[in-house]
Amino acid sequence: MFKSGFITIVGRPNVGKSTLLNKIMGEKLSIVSNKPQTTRNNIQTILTKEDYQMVFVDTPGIHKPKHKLGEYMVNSAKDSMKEVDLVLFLVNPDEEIGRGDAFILEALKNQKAPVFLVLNKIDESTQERVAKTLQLFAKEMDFKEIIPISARKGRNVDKLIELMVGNMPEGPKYYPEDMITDVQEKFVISEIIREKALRTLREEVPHGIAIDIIQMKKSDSGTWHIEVDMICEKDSHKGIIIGKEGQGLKKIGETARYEIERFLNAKVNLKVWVKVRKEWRDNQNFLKELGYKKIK
Ligand SMILES: Nc1nc2c(ncn2[C@@H]2O[C@H](COP(=O)(O)OP(=O)(O)OP(=O)(O)O)[C@@H](O)[C@H]2O)c(=O)[nH]1
Ligand SMILES: [Mg+2]
Repeated sequence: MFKSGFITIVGRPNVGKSTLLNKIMGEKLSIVSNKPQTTRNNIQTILTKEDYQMVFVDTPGIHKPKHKLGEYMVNSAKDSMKEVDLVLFLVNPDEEIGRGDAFILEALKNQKAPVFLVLNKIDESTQERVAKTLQLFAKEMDFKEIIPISARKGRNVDKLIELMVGNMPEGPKYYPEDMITDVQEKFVISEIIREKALRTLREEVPHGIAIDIIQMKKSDSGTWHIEVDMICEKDSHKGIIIGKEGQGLKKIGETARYEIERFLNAKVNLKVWVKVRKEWRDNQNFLKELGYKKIK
């Protein structure tokens, strides 16, 4: 019997959703940073084995939106719960249930798919705290399974996969077995650049960054020529991105190029132009142009 199904991973920003997804896939497909609100779109990845196929949806962290981009992100995450076979609710060890998690719990209570409570980052916590957090959440609703893990260290991730497979219904192979994600090459490339910016820059700047690929072509020698606009919200941010004598931008460009070369398996010539576009995160049309639109 072949089993298959859709699984969405939801949780507050920064709890480790993308890290878990990458660990399950054994490959980096979703960008990760230590800053909240890293993921902006629902990203589907497909894990196919001999007797099952699981399609995962990595979602943006659910938070109180402050602009249209934030609204889009939160709606994407919430929409993802509607038609799936299983929901993974990711939380971190804590003393109490915060407002963010309480808000997500309310949404979870109203949907019909079974929910696993997945307590992530146990590697940086104590047994007592882990036990306490599990107790706190267990009182809130009826979880199908409760499992503590470390996505970073890979602890209990195999066990989690086993439990997920156990909860998949009989079903078809939705995607060909060699397909691992539904996103386009261009999307991956712009996400790689955004990740390097997130990792390089100070707190207030990176959240206002978008990447727009304006050119991507392959020369006869096999080198890819990629030109992108890095859009930020303020002139002062532009200065910070570029950095002293251009060092900041150089670092972002070099680390991104290295990773894009590995992704495309070819030489890459990357040009990044920094542009200012005030309040783009509230500009509906521009958000659409950038691809932040309803996917389905
Ligand atoms: N110690 C520890 N850190 C972790 C673990 N999993 C993730 N992290 C770290 O937590 C931070 C956030 O990870 P992400 O995977 O980007 O979190 P996310 O939930 O996808 O965040 P958003 O996309 O912003 O909603 C990164 O610095 C990760 O390295 C874990 O198991 N243990
Ligand atoms: Mg993420």
